[in-house]
Amino acid sequence: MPTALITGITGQDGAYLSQFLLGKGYRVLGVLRRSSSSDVVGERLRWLGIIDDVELLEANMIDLSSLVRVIQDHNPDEVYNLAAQSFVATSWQQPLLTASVTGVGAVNILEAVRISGSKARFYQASSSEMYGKAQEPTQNERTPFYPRSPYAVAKLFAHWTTVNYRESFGMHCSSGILFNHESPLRGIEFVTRKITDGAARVKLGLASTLSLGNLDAKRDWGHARDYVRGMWLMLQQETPGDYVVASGRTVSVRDFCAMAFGYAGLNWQDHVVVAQTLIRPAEVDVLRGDASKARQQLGWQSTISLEDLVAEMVEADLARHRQRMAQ
Ligand code: NAP
Ligand code: F7E
Repeated sequence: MPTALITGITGQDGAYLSQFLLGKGYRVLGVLRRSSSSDVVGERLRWLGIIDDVELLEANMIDLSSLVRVIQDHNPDEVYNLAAQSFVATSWQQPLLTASVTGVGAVNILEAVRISGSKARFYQASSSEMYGKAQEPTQNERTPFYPRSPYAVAKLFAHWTTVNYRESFGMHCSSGILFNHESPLRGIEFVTRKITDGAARVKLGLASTLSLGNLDAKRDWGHARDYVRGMWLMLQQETPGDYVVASGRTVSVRDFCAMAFGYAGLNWQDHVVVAQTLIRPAEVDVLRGDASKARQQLGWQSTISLEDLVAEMVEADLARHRQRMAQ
């Protein structure tokens, strides 16, 4: 039975990746940071019904010694580094924390693997945000980067460190440049989930308006369940590398509103208002990924349509609110 260690196991991707790896017969270990709310932190793993099937180990991305201990004690075959301060808007408010966790945190876990003499294969959660002010209309592994937020700068540092450890030490390090991927387990502060939750609230009479920022921003959105399969496929390759993972379908925030409110039988224009306070200091206007390399070399492709993703998210938020109302 292979052993996988996931940092960020309590996040959206960590939960779906755990479910995927358990299905493949892995022993799944996850890094849990100390919190006074540890009973609710595992909510996503509980939602998927797998909290008792994974082993949670106390460590923190900014505490190298805790990561060394985890690697030495458990000697995983694969390490997936998903932990991050991942919310772009917060990265302007907490740039140093973001640099520490999202940037230096990746070096810490790479160092933990190296110091331990582990032969583990390593996955780094890189991001399409690194393309930022996109230099080409469609982005692939050769497109130059132009980060537009402290988050993206930190991710770029982590990305190049991953490449450097592969080239310097011959470590099996791969980096997945993942475009936006969503699900019912997406954090509520991200725009897709904010919209599906907002549509559900309006539908159930719990709210009448939803405040958003830039409706013109365009993203290449896919489903997290598809994207975690791409992470695993990268670590099954003999040779490590970097791969773009994307659906190739780009729509605006405005279009996403129309889809989500429309699914709930509502007209988004009757409810969405723009709040200037939600406009970011620097914006990533439009992203569109070219996942040809992942398709050709990994046999990966997106299987869940945007329409099905929106439907699943709205249904899940309606169910959550109905359950709360019944209590
Ligand atoms: P997420 O839901 O925000 O999860 C982040 C995870 O990191 C959580 O488990 C969180 O733990 C953990 N974490 C934060 N600070 C930590 C620390 N100091 N020590 C240990 N753990 C810490 O993110 P996600 O959407 O699943 O994304 C997974 C990764 O992919 C992230 O690195 C993200 O930046 C990257 N990424 C995401 C997307 C996307 O569209 N979702 C696209 C490209 C790249 P708590 O539960 O305790 O907060
Ligand atoms: O914003 C606009 C906002 O916060 C998407 C993270 O997973 O994906 C995510 O980063 C767009 C932006 O995601 C609101 O200005 C408008 O243009 O959902 P988001 P993100 O910034 O693209 C990448 C790939 C990651 O790596 C990150 O970790 O939507 N937008 N109005 C809004 N965004 C939010 N959050 N809230 C609004 O009210």
